[in-house]
Amino acid sequence: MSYFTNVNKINYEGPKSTNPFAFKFYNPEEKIGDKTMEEILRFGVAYWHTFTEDLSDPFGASTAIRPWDKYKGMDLAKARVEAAFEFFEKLNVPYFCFHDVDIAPEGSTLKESNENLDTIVSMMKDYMKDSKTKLLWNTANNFTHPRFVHGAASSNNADVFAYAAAKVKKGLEISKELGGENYVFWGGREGYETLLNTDMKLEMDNLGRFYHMAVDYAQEIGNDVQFLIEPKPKEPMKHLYDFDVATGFAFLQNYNLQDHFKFNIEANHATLAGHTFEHELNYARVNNMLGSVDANQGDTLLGWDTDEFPTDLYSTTLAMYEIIKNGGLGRGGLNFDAKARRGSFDPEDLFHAHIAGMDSFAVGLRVAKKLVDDNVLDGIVDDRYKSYTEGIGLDIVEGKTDFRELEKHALGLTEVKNESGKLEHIKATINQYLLQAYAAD
Ligand code: XUL
Ligand code: CO
Repeated sequence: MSYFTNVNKINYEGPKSTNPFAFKFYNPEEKIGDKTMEEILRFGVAYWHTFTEDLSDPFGASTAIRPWDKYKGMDLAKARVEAAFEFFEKLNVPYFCFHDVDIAPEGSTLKESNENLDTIVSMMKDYMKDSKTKLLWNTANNFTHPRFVHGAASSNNADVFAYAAAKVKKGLEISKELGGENYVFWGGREGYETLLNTDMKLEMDNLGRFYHMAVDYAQEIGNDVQFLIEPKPKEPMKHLYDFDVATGFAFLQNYNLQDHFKFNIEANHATLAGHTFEHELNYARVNNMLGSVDANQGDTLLGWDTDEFPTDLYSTTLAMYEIIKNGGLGRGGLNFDAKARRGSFDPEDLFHAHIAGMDSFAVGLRVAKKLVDDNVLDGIVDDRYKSYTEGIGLDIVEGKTDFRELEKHALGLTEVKNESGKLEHIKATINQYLLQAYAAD
């Protein structure tokens, strides 16, 4: 049974190709430095947006045409697995990601839900034997069901804490079974609606306890998965505890969890927090906490989590710059936590959307690598901070001075001279790199 009869395997055809079902820039085998594009970019397909998303929005019904939707219940779940592995193979993508409820329907009891999961996981395991596509990460959906109305690990209700724990326990077992590289926590309901009825200290302490129990259980079952926290400032709750990387990092240090976690950084969550994507990547990188990426983009005119496929080359370039400076993503990858627009409802649009995203990151990679190799931004930054490489500046960074000596230095200055930051020149240079990266192709 084929679900994407109109689409064959997507191949690289180069920048001049007009074939809508071909990569123009993503050439999996092309070497960028000593690794291939495929090895560096480690693209992943998000199961929820690609196989379960119906493209409804708060004002309108679903529009998505999905050939597997003729099935119901467990038959639908099985059809989605078939469709997924056909899609992965045709797109030639190395990874995928899922929530528990994306792959199998919840039963009327937790036991039944777990049995449904077991059936689908064993089916996936069979498919994975003949597929190159591996599990980048899985996670528990502890936010959709009404039981999570007041939170999951941060719920006021201890039974809900236990239920959430049971789902993560199962998720860690599944991760071991399928050889998942990472396990993600995105706390959609881990936050509050109002402080008027909230014990924030207890909720955060409980969230810390929950993460510790997850780490302990993974160790106990011999699953050496990389744990990731995915920050988001708000939506669906008014305030989320893993607000952004800086807040999440402080939280992890506060609860002595910093050695067990890294961050999964989502572009649209960064912008919701009032940051750029590259700010979040940079903050994580310089603290050795950059783990993985949810690749998408938001819309400044809308202001909610629109989860658009990434097509902004300026943003993919600056993101890839951070990733290269990080020495790559290690066990992480670029997961397209992105959905086709409501008007792009055909099954083929799922290919167009992923091709657009993969090509955009491939361009970003090529341009960023050239920026790194040519020492463009490092050169600018080194020059800008050169005052700390000698004299009083060197004393400051080496901890060899104090307020008395600094006052003496300041009193001795006749004039304080600053140099231009040359921002417009820098931006124009990046534009040059963007436009010239494919000039010879
Ligand atoms: C929600 C979001 C999630 C996480 C996984 O904004 O990004 O899909 O990536 O739960
Ligand atoms: Co995400």
